[in-house]
Amino acid sequence: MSELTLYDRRDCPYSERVRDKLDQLGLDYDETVVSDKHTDREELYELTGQRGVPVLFDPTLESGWLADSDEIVSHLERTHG
Ligand SMILES: N[C@@H](CCC(=O)N[C@@H](CS)C(=O)NCC(=O)O)C(=O)O
Repeated sequence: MSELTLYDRRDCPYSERVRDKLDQLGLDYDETVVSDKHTDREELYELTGQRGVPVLFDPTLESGWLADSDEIVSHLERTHG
């Protein structure tokens, strides 16, 4: 199991941007593709209190997760770049 887990959707451009950055940095990660139905994202909601994607789980983060592609990309460049 990887240290990093990305909750995302394949049809989401923000998710794609994060996947591209993870690939560019050569980082291994697990991917959980969430339901296209907003209301069926209970696992994500229980973990983060919101249902949007992408969300990156990273044990090096104080909160354990980040939920905005700009913030995720900045975090990855800063910590793994
Ligand atoms: N500002 C956010 C936007 C993310 C966003 O709009 N994601 C869409 C899917 S592409 C989503 O999850 N929409 C449902 C929601 O916002 O709860 C980011 O850059 O990550």
